[in-house]
Amino acid sequence: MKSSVTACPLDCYDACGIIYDKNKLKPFKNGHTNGFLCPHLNHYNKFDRIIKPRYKGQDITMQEALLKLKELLASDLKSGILHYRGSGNFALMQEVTDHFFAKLGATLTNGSLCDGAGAAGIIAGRGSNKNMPLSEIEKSEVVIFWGRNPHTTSSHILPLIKNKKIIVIDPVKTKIAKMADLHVQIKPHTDIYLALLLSRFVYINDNLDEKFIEKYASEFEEYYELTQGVRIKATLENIGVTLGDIGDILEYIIDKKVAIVCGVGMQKYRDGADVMRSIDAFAVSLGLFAKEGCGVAYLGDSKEGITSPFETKAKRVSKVNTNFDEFDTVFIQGTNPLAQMPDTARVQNALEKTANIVYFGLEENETSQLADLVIPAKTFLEKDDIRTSYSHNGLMIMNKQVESDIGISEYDLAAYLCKEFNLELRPEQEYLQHFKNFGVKKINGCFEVENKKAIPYQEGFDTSDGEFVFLEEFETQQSENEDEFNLITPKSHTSLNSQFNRNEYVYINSSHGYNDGQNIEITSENGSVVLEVKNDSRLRNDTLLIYSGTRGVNNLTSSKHSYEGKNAVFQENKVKITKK
Ligand SMILES: Nc1nc2c(c(=O)[nH]1)N[C@H]1C(S)=C(S)[C@@H](COP(=O)(O)OP(=O)(O)OC[C@H]3O[C@@H](n4cnc5c(=O)[nH]c(N)nc54)[C@H](O)[C@@H]3O)O[C@H]1N2
Ligand SMILES: Nc1nc2c(c(=O)[nH]1)N[C@H]1C(S)=C(S)[C@@H](COP(=O)(O)OP(=O)(O)OC[C@H]3O[C@@H](n4cnc5c(=O)[nH]c(N)nc54)[C@H](O)[C@@H]3O)O[C@H]1N2
Ligand code: SF4
Ligand SMILES: [Mo]
Repeated sequence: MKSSVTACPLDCYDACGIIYDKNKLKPFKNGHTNGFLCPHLNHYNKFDRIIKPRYKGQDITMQEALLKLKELLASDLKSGILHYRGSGNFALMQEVTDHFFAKLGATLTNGSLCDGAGAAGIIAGRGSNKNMPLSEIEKSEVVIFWGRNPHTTSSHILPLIKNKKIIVIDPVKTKIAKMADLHVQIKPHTDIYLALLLSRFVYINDNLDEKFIEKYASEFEEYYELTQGVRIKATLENIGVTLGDIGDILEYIIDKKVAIVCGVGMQKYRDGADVMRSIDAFAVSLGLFAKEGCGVAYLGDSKEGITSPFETKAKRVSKVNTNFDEFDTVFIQGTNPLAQMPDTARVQNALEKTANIVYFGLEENETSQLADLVIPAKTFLEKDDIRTSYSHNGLMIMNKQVESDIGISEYDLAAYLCKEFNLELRPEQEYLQHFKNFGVKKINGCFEVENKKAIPYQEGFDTSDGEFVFLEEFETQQSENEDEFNLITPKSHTSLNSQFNRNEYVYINSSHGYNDGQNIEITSENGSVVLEVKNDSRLRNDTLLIYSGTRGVNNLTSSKHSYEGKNAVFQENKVKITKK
């Protein structure tokens, strides 16, 4: 048996190191995992998984399932095959199926359900998306959590920020907001105004980092003019921020090491790229780049510093508004589109018209229920893999821990198909070694991606002239009608999107007079859902909250794309309460 060391495979900032010991999952004591895991991994063995393959509702053997799959893929025109893969397992070998499908001539996807808008904004400003890692956040004096909910989505940051000043910008009074030195309970989708005003006040108060600006952001004067387009009093009143808040934020951060730790919360909108870029510009005004303990952290590019050994050049369609019914066979891996894509009615309609749906995953959900052919996957304990993180620089080896008769690994599935279709595939260990070669052992014992810098942009930004590119215009938000709410759909503590224990409520401020336990119907221009009410004093009056993973939440969301970044816009639609 190999070393007992592995890592959590889930789509999560923390990418925790795990020790497998006598059937138990234990956290690494050292390193950022800090001796604790989270509810998902602490109860990993308790969750049901799919045991047997099935076709049209009948259990079949794995051998029969593979033959069936081969038959489906052989009988199609290759242009009629779509490979739709999500990141239910975030490890690097998961992409091996992309290699098979690309070589076969099938269609793959692009775009994002997650962080694409924010990433596009970062790239537009800085020329690349290089993240501030956890190890640098640890060195800061002040942390601003901007649209990030660390207690739920990235709890391993918490031990690192003890004794720091904390500022939270979030429409919800989250746990971190309750603990913070300052909580700005901003109206959803108005962060761009706050960011523009912060940059403006940095200038007015003479707090600009002149040296940095001169060298790396010489267009700041023009940007300042853009910020002057925001009417101060009316805007602040509308977005729920006071001049005092702005003064306090600046007082806390001037001349300090500041980490602005952003999540996906404030970019789930059509102009999400601009929101993120305006936050970056605020950091630029203070010269927060290229210095120890300073910077902007976001959901970084987990593949930064790594190249893929897989050949995945293919025709691609968007993940956001995919027309499944334009394909004869759709192979769905590591994702639950029927719950997690926007505009569920559209997705359902398209999938129902698709001739053959194959679901390759770990557990039953809306998508597996609709699929014709269901192929169970192996868990991360039953296969070799390796992963990176979108929050730290670690390269985490995931050694297989147990043998199991259930399921098939992504590599073995791809190897079977490549062999049957005469396509090239190298041995599994060669690919694993390819990824390992990007790692280097650091003095502290951590294995990290060698080319991922702790402090990026020390020689300027990655734009053509090394300078930051500021926004030149921005979209003015329409204010909602009296009977409309902003819908926010953040992550739940008990589920990982639609995996594990899914939430089932709609949360509302008690000022609206609904009773706990009462069912209400919520409607948007895309559809409606009936959910049980929970009164919640953490919310603003103008906001309804339904967690990601709640059944029906995406009946309400739109499958439009963000203007930049080809991202889903889960919080663009306003909603109404239509039936009590
Ligand atoms: N427990 C758990 N952990 C997870 C996940 C999970 O489902 N469950 N999912 C994983 C995945 S896929 C991802 S992408 C990450 C995401 O993790 P986070 O980046 O933390 O994302 P969210 O929870 O969607 O949103 C974060 C915060 O943004 C706030 N927010 C919403 N709208 C706005 C707004 O307009 N402005 C501002 N300023 N804030 C806003 C929400 O109230 C929430 O507190 O988490 C990962 N980790
Ligand atoms: N309303 C709303 N919708 C959202 C979001 C939101 O905040 N609000 N968040 C969006 C975001 S950020 C994301 S990232 C997406 C996530 O959406 P999805 O990618 O659909 O994520 P999950 O719902 O966690 O489904 C992951 C699936 O992966 C499968 N799986 C797990 N491990 C393995 C494995 O090793 N092999 C294989 N083959 N399968 C495996 C599981 O069975 C599970 O069905 O949802 C998006 N949808
Ligand atoms: S915090 Fe994230 S990476 Fe760590 S065990 Fe939980 S889901 Fe896995
Ligand atoms: Mo995500």
